[in-house]
Amino acid sequence: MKLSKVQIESYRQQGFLLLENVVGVDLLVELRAAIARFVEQSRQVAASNKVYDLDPSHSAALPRVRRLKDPHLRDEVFQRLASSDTIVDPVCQLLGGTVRFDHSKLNFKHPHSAAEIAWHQDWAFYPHTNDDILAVGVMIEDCRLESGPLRVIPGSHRGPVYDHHHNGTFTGAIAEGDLGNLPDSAIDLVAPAGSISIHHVRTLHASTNCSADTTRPLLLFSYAAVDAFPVFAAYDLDEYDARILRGQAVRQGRMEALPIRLHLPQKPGADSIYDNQAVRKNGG
Ligand SMILES: O=C(O)CCC(=O)C(=O)O
Repeated sequence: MKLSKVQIESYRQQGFLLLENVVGVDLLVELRAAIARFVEQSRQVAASNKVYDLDPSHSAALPRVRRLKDPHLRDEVFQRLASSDTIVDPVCQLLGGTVRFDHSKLNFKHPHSAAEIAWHQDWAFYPHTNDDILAVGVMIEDCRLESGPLRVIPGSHRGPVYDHHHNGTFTGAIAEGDLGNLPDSAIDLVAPAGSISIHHVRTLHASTNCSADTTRPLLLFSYAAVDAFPVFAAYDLDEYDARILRGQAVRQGRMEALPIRLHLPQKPGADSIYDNQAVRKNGG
């Protein structure tokens, strides 16, 4: 699928796009089946691990997966979608002609359980030499206001990079007070199953809990321009280059004068956004 000039300009100005009914029904059925298999397998798992981030209420009887980590490594259908023209074509247009797949995750919100995501900017988690980086959210089910949709603040990708620390440790959450009345202008990205959202790496975003009776799964894929090199990260070069979906490997990055913050120190072993952000909420 190809974005129009108007859509590209809107992304440049607003820092996000919502595209309805992009992923077809057959693929949605396959994705749901894969997700159901992982949820079923989570019954055998008692604590969060490399694959699952589990809600504290998770049990074999009532599985409560908050996140399936790196779904593109777990089932071919996620990999296929992440590298499909359906997704990568518009991403390529927005990133200026090259695309490197960065990472994926599948976030669940279960009815009435705590899976709130506090305001944050992805840029605070992974600063790069330039900000031609974005995340695509695939709505696996219809996403309504009560599902706890992704919320974005239009134009915030051109504003400051906020402090995501609490008491000197990186929590991945901005203190509400730091944002003033910005959250009043938030847009809720509600759309039918198969729709996708795209948000810029510096766009402020968050989501509330799910007050619906059905679970909200949101599949997220992140992509970067090939010449956006990560700051403070080391990769295996072959693996890094193998993730290029559009364009050629380059050895010279594009450095832009952008504000960045250090995403360190982090609590050792803390890889759950839910637990890390809760530190700020609970004042730990
Ligand atoms: O699942 C959501 O609603 C938002 C997720 C998010 O922003 C993240 O995982 O960084």
